[in-house]
Amino acid sequence: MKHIRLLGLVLLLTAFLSGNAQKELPKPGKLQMQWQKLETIAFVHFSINTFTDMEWGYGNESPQLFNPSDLDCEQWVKICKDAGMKGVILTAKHHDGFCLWPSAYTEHSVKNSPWKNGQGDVVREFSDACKKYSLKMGLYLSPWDCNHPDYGKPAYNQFFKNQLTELLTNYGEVFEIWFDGANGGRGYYGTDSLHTRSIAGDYYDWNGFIDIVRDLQPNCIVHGGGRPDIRWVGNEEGHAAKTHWSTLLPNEQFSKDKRAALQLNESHENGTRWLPSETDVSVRPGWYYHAAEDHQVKTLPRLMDIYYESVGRNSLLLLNLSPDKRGLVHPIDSARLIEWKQQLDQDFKEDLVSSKCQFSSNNKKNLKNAFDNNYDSYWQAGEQESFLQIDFKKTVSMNRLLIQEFIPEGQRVKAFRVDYWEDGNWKELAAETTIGYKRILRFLPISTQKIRFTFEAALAPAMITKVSAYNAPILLAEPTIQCNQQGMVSIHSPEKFGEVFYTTDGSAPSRNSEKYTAPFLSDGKVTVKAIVYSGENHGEVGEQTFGLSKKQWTILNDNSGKLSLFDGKPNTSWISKKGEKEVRVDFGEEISFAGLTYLPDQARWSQGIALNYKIYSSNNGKTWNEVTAGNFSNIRNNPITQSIRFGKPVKTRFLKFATSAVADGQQVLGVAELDIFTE
Ligand code: FUL
Repeated sequence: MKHIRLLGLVLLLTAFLSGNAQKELPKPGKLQMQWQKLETIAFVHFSINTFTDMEWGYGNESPQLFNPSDLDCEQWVKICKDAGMKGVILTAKHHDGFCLWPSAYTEHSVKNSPWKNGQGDVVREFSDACKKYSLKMGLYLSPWDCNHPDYGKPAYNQFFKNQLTELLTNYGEVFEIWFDGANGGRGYYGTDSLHTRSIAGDYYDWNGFIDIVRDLQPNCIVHGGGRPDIRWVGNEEGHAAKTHWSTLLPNEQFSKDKRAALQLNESHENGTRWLPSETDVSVRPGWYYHAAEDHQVKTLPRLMDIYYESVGRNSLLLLNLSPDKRGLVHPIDSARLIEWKQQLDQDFKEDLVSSKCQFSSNNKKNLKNAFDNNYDSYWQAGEQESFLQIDFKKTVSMNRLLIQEFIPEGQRVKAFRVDYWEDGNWKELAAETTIGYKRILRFLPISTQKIRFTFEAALAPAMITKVSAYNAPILLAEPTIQCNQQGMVSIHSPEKFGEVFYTTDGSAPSRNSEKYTAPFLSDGKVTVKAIVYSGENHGEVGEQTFGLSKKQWTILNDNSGKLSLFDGKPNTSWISKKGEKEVRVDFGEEISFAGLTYLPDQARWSQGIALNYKIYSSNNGKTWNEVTAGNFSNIRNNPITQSIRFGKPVKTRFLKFATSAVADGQQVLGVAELDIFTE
């Protein structure tokens, strides 16, 4: 006993004398460390929703609907492999409760579907495909189950444990299990009506669930739930905040003044748990396949942004694929993923930092460790303001810098600066905050001979394991096209350089088309196509079709005078008066239309996201007739354009769009854009 105490004292003293007496930092476990190094993994959302065209099913869908004609899990997995992914996670059961494997504990599964006469098992085929292509296999098991009669009652916990046990026993090694936090909305729950079952915060037996995971799959990472190993990044748009910690405070210590999702997006510098983030985002607007979204597969520039804003900001990217009714990934999606991989390969083709460079620092010890290719060897900054300098020995052009911290000893850097050498002086290139496992900076190309990183503030001396520089090819993004209420069309190129050309007659734009210089008037229906050129290099074509002229449209209950909901700009919103939760529109004349689209407020601190809707028509703006009503699925996490199609076209001069349930219990309706469609 005495010896142990003495040893403790000696260790403490040694730590103090070596200047390392700082507070113990949270550190990743072995599994978390292995997981982080995967960098990009894939999601596959495929289930009964694929056949009902829904995002959240109700649980009352007949298993007879599940009947893929050409299901081929190898096709999904091969695409993921070719796209450079290291693992792939399948939705074995989503919120509607339908199981892709023949679970012994429910009838709501593939065993009662016509697919393979009820003899099939998608999880088995998926697991075999992952083995064949040497990809790690993960599974998504939704705790919310709209089909199960016991959901909301204590008995359901045992049912969930049984299903978890089946999945973790019968299909080989599972590298990640995904527990989704979604809950609410209407479900069937084995009764004949749709209703909401709410659950208390401590409803699920998380300790029991996690014990099963640890016992059956000791190498499995847990996403979500009550005892997670990793955290959600706080949005489904594909971006981590620039300041991005892998450490998090316990839930009860979250700041009351900032939305929880935003805190997950940045996390806490003084976090006490190591809980790195996973950025989940779909290649399409929705998670499931919808034919209507075939033209909305994310563009290459958007996918590149997603990579740089997730992997490049100390997060891990979980990119979703949505196989279609055939059970195959659509060719648009697979081609886009491969293009994305090729572009990534191009961007990181040649590391300009090589043994031909000269490295210097005010702390020379182990300097070369910051420039070798071994993650486990690092250079440690001696004091605050320590620097790492690279002399390329010739002028080089670059537009990317990559830097990595050695995180097994915790995430340390709070602030760093990058300067480059120009005309005999140091010039600031970037002033940044966190680094973490990997940080990639993108900037307009510079030509220089020297680069210098300065570590300005850190929780403990910075440990840098890698610094690289690249000159990525310029990728011209597709322009955005907007039309305001007056019918003025404007085209915006996200690049600072490049020329924009456009057409309004449906033909493909090229260098020979009209050159865009200023907004132009278009009254009524028009399709605008535009493209950005830089020399011979060009981006993808942007396209927008605008419907009826909105010149005469007004809002009856507009209290601000601002008509932002018809301005064609997704980033401006109209917010109702408190308590009103509706918008009443006067079209100025009777019009006939087949449905409408609602784009919720897009702001980070969004206001008035409607969870459900009721739509009314009127011919005097006073007495209203209900046209249709319903719920929006997953709109809180994924606030994309929602389309509401009426049973039959509606003829009306006045329209009311109302909600009785708003996200976060807010008492206003927020609308970024409201539009109608005629066919
Ligand atoms: C969300 C779910 O509600 C979505 O449907 C989807 O599965 C996504 C990955 O997580 O919270």
